[in-house]
Amino acid sequence: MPLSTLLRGRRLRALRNGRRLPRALAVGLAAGALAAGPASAAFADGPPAGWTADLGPRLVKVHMSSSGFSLPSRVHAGFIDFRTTTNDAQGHTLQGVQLHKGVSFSRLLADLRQATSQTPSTSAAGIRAAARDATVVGGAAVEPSTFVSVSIPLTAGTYYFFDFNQLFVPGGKVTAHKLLVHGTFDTDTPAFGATITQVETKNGPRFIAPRHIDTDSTILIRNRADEIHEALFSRVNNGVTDATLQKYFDLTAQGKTAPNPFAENAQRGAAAMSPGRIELLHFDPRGGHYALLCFIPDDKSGIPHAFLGMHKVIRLS
Ligand SMILES: [Cu+2]
Repeated sequence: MPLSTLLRGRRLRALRNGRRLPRALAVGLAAGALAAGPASAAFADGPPAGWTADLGPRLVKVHMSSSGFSLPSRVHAGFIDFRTTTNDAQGHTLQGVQLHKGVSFSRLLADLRQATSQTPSTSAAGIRAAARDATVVGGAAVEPSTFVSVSIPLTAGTYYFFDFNQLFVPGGKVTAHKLLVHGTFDTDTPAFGATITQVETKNGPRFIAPRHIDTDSTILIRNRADEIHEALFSRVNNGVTDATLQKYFDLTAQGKTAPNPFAENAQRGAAAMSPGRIELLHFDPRGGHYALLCFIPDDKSGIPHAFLGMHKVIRLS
C-alpha cells in the first residue's frame, strides 16, 4: 500500500537538509543560559517564600538518540518547555500522553501499533482506541538541522513520554518515561507571534495558518478539531502549492508515480495532540517554503490526514 510506505518512509529516510548549527547552537545556548534556573548563589538571602526545591524544573532539555533519552522524574505544573535536539538523521519524536483511568502504557502502545498499520481499517481502529485510552498532550518531532522546543501545559498528574518514531523502526523498543507533574499550575501562556489551528471542515481536517511565519517568534498550535492532529514542517520545492501537494497525495494513494514536491525527507515540528489541547512551538529551520503536514490516520478512513487535504504551504523566515 503506497500510503503506508510513504507514511513509514517519512520517519526513516535520510536527511538531505542543509545544517545551520552555528545559529541554532547560539540560540540554544542563549536560551539555556537564561533558563538555567536559580543557582544556589541567587538565594544568598534564602529561597523566596513558597519555593519548593523538590517540585522540579519547568525547562527540560532532551537530547534524543536511537539508544533513547532521559527525562527528570518530576517537574512543576505549568507550561513545561521541552527543548529537544538530535544528531540522528532519521529524526525522533518526543511524544507525551496521559493515560485514562485503568489504561496501562502497554495497552496504549498496542493501540498505537495498530494505528501505524498498513491496513487503513486497522489504522482507523487503532487511532480511535488511542483517543479513547489516553489524552495526547503534544511533543516535539526533531531532526539534526534545528532544535525543536515545545511548551506544553501540564497540570498535576502522571504523564508518559516516549519516542514515537521507535514505532516505525522494525523491532524498535518503545521505552516509557514516567513524568510526575506536581504543584499548582501557575504560569501564564508564553508569548507567541503566530497561531496554527487544527480544525475539522465539511471537506475534512485542515490547518488554519498564516501564509508566512517568522520563526524568531513562538508559534501557538491549537487543536480545535474532533480528533488527534500533529503539525510537522517539511521543505517543498520552488513553486509547489497546496494544489501540487494534493495532486501528489492523490496520485500516490492510487499507486501512481508523481513528481516529488518535497525538497527534503526530513520533518520537524509539533507532535500529536488531542482535541482541545494547545502547545507552543519554537524552532529554527532554514528559511523557505514548507508544507505544514499531519500524517495522523483519520479515525474513520484510516487514511493519513495529509492525503485528505490537511496540508498548507507556508513560508518560514
Ligand atoms: Cu491530523
